[in-house]
Amino acid sequence: MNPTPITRRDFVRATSVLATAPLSAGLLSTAQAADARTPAAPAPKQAPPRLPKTAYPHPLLTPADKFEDVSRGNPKPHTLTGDALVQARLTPETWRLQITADPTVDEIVKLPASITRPLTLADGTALDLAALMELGKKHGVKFIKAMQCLNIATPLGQGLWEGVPLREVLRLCGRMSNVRRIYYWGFHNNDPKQRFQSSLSYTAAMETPPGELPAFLAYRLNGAPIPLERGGPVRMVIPWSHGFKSIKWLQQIVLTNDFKANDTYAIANNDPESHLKTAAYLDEVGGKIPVGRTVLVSGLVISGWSGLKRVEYWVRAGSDKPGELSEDDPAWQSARWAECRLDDAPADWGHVFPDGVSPREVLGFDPKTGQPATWPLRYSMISWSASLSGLAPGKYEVRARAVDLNGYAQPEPRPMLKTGRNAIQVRRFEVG
Ligand SMILES: Nc1nc2c(c(=O)[nH]1)N[C@H]1C(S)=C(S)[C@@H](COP(=O)(O)O)O[C@H]1N2
Ligand SMILES: [Mo]
Repeated sequence: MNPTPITRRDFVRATSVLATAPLSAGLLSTAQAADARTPAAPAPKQAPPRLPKTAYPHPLLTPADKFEDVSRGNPKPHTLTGDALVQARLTPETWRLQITADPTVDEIVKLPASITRPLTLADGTALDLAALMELGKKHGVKFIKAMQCLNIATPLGQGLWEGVPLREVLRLCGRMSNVRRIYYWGFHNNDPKQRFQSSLSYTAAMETPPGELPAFLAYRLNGAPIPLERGGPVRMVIPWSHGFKSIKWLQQIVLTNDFKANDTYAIANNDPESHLKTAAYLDEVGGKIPVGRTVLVSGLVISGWSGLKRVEYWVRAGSDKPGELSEDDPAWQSARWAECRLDDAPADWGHVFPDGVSPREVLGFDPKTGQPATWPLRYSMISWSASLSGLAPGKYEVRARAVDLNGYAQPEPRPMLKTGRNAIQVRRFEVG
């Protein structure tokens, strides 16, 4: 479906229809309009929009304990307490990061990776939290990232993460030779088979193109130490990626001359180099809505790798047997998509950020003006909404999709499920 980018003309057609015609006729395709019911009496005075269950607008920063959790392992590291936590080196005092070189060679990888200053527990050189935070005084970065799983249909949360770019940490290891990839993992449990690991190319770790954001080792979330549940004391954060590269409870980095991704996520047929998708997500639109009441449709949108131009919605009369529209259903071809409102950037970031954080020091903001360089910020999510009024009694379906900066409407340009879920969500409601 939607094999070609939607054109500006299509878009103007959809939105001008919205502006000039009543919803019940204007937004539905001809076939649907024929079956759409017209109100018998003049519409009653408009009631205020009803709020969906998920409160709109969504707060820009998700409190650390309100993130959805995606953690493998049995037991999960964040269930450890007391001495077990100390043994696992998951307290701020006991946390250590080892960085070593992988000696492996084979028929293809003929030369082993090497570094002149490995950081190891054995010789007492492993990095501790105090040293990492000291590096942060000079090289520290802060930014807002939407955490989203490649495999889950709703975003997990959004945080202001703070830490040190990976490249600054790798510079502690002296001269590197034959390093093509950075492997890394965190504490899991004592069963090596359950280890959750990920990787980056050398380039992705060491270089940052203009406007892009660096991979970094985070030790603060929303102005406080990262709680154990969110992967503290130290978590890798990969801005451009889905959650699986943002390894929690980080403890080991291995520099290797292997050129292959070793990501745990590659095992289940996922693309281990997939990037965060631009995608719209729909809040619930509760059940039955009285005639004449404005229906507020809302949700979240992630500005992913390809940026965000706008969010669109499509309302159609619902069938009595609600089912998903199949990808080749002709209804997609005649769908009338209309533009949604995107929430503006807050006028005062002081209300959003924790005390002492100025937008001027957050990546993605103009350091002079303190205004976001793009809106939404790259790899962040914001709320969107649309008000539907004048709907005749009946059953409806509403869908939403994001259009990226290249003009591609979701689920393009990467409809492959295993590069990140990107299905167009649908909610059903009834007016009457
Ligand atoms: N050590 C470790 N890190 C991990 C995982 C894990 O199971 N173990 N899950 C990953 C996946 S698949 C996702 S989507 C994110 C979820 O982050 P959250 O639990 O903070 O929301 O963490 C990633 N980091
Ligand atoms: Mo995930």
